[in-house]
Amino acid sequence: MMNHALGLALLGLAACRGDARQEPGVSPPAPYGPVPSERQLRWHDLEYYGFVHFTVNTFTDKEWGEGDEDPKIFHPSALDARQWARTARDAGMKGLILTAKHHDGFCLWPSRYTEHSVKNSPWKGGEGDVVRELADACREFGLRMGIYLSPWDRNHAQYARPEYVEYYHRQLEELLTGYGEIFEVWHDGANGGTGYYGGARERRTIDPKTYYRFPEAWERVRKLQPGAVIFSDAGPDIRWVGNERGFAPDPCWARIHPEGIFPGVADPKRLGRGDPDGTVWRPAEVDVSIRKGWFFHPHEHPKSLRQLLDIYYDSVGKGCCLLLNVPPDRRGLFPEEDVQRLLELKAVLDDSFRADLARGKGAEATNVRGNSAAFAAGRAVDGDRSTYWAADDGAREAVLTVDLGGPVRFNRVRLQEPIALGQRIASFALEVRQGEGWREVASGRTIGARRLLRFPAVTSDRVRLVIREALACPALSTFEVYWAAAEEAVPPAGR
Ligand code: FUL
Repeated sequence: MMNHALGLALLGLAACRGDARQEPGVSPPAPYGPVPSERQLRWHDLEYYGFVHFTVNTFTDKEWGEGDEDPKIFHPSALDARQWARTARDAGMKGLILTAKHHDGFCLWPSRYTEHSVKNSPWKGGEGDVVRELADACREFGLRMGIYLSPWDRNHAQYARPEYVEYYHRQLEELLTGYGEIFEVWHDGANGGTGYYGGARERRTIDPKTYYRFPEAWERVRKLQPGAVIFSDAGPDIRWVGNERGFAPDPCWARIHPEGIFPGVADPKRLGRGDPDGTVWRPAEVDVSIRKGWFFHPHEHPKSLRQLLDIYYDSVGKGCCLLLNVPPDRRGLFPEEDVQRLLELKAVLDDSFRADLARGKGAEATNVRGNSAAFAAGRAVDGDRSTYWAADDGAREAVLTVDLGGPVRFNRVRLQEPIALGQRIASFALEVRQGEGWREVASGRTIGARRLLRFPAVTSDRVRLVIREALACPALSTFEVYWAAAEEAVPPAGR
């Protein structure tokens, strides 16, 4: 099957140039609203990747270090970044983002701009570099590598003054030039005030809208790592979903009005929903930890498989990417119980999406663009994400029905819009044929890059997507139907 990102990129081209398969005179729908950039298209395709929160906090049992921690306390006994990368790969993650520096200011790499780093820790006699080890491990296991560099720094004496911003920009440059390809640069929005600040131990406030000179930093990111997406509350590529509990709301538009949103300054509800008439494509990333805290604490345990499945469907299943944090313990390893939970999740998801029951089946729609075979309903079930069904320009509603070729048992549906043309569908229902009538089994507002629908198992010979509202003529590239058997056996809650 064609690589999804490539497919979408080609689809974008096809939309501009006209698809060779289309009949003469029937042109593809015009893009609606802002559309994703190439790098955003590639990012959408990642779906699921990991976060690694690791620093002095791992050893002090804190979530936010004060900035006065002695580098000597950073002393993992068996750090193995290959174990992190192997686990991530086996778990189906596509990359790992490391807290190169958290709010406490301790650097996991030997930055040439500070002494507050691994070079003054006993780990590897001060010769170690966690960023390097993870970059190498990611390369070995076919993962992408991302960097979290906290703007807030409770260690730095010059924090809140212009000198610190220089330091922050220089460190970013160090990380973007010394470790190979970076797929995501992650700016958190926390600016809590008090800190050690080189011994001053006081409260320092900054204006998060201007202090860090982000536009300048992002220009450097573009130059040094043109393929990297930049995350913050406000993007510019990827926005925060507005909560750390692991879910996107419905609707969750990939578009938003950027006015009034800055890194660290945003209305979380608006970030979650996005805006149906938003003027920029800035999709949401869902960040959440497998445990209660972001850092390892000996008394905490991973979330249950059921909770992780819910998170998956509420993030990946709502068109976002899932950034799932797994905190290494004091040995410098992902704890065994977390590893096991991640593999359980992978096994259930693999089972759930193994065989698409709609693939190649008969399909029809109440409206086919120009009655052209190039945009026929069958394009949504051909297993090729670069092709799509589309309706005529004037259509704002439509029904797309799949004939499953006889009674079939199923409980999951996977939908995708061809987002290279923008996001169009605003309200839909999924119905199954029961006897002479139709029964609704799921409904929702947005689809966008991806929508996964979960519903109690049904047996039916026909399933249909009822598009109740679209902002432009609707189009759909994927309509897949699954029987998720293994998930039926997962207990409802508990650890
Ligand atoms: C927040 C931080 O304050 C948390 O410690 C954590 O790193 C989370 C991912 O981002 O802004």
